[in-house]
Amino acid sequence: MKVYNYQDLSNQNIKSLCSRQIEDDKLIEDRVINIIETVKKEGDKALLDFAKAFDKVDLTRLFLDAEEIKTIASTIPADAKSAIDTAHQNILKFHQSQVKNEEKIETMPGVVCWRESRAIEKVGLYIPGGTAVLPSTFLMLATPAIIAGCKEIVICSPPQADGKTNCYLAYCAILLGIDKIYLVGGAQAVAAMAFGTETVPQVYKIFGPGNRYVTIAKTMVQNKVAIDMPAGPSEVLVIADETANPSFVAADLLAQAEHGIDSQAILVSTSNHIIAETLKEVENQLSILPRRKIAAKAIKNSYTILVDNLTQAMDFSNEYAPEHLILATEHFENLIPLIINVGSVFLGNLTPESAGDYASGTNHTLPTSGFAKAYSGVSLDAFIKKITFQHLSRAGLSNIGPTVETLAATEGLEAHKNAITVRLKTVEDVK
Ligand code: HSO
Ligand code: ZN
Repeated sequence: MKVYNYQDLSNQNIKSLCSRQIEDDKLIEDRVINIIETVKKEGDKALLDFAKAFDKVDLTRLFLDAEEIKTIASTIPADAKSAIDTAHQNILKFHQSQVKNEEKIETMPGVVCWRESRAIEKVGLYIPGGTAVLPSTFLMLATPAIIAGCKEIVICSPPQADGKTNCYLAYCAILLGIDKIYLVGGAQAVAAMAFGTETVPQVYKIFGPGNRYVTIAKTMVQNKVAIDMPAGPSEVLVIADETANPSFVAADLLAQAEHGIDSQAILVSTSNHIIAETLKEVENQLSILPRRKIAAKAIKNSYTILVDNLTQAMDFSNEYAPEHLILATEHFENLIPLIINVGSVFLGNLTPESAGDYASGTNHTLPTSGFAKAYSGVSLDAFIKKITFQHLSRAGLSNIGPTVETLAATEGLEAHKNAITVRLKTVEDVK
């Protein structure tokens, strides 16, 4: 891990440290275009062919039904079942608290405006599968979709070698009351949900993380469907002062690094001592991790910055706009007002990102690659649309009428003006 001193960094240096170097991959883009076009043209046949080519499995049917899901789910170990139950309860509780009814507002006498929420009717959730086991993503996406009241929730997850899904995903489906899992992965799953096939229903919005193929496919179908957010490799930024615990900080950096070789784990600290101790701890803890090869590469691409004070640390963090921010300091309260750009924040020395990744209740689908400057993470809001309503009474029409007439005349839009004038006349006639 490279160590920088904030003092020595020019604005240009800071900009380049904050930029995520994700090169355009023309080869993958061309492949994804081809996959999308093939799914559009051939539907289910393409999905079966791609399962054979990419997942190395001969599927006879593109989905698991309720009976099959039940059978697979019954093989889940008891400890995993109870951990999924607890995580689900917390995620449910937190996302249920996001249900809000807005007030009706009388902007002037007789003119009443308000907003109401409606669920997006059809949503598609992509759950990475195959060899990776990601029940947490299933919970994070399906729980708010159900609370929102989405009528159709399409789950796509790549098939395992045995043509099934793993027991953890199957158990999540049972817990959430989802009775079908489509055995479709990769860019072809995104294409299927965007355009529909004989078997896979078309949806209005696609959610979920995935590899480069999935990510590129999601950005390519955006003229047809909405997506949750643009996605890039996962990242954490830890701000640590002298009250931090180096072994906790190292564990957090490595938890991020084990996600993938392109993950970023950044340490910004006011203390030279904490930096040195953390780097030592990273080496110690890394050596015994099962995914040490992946984590070591990610750590090598990551860096540390020594700052003069916590305000400077926050300035850097806001410029970087990390997916996750861990405030490894006892003084985190003072920093909260300074936070501007981040997906999710973890406060104090006893709050690791892992808590939020799995079970505390917050959502782990968060903006990466600096998109936290403009995007929020997934929450209940991502599954609903807000519709505005208004009603004018007689008094309301009289009160607002002349304003609208004048503005319409100013814009030279006589028909707009007339829509008020004809009404005002009848209201006045009745008087
Ligand atoms: N850190 C990931 C979520 C995750 N971690 C899933 C473990 N499993 C992106 O926020
Ligand atoms: Zn994680």
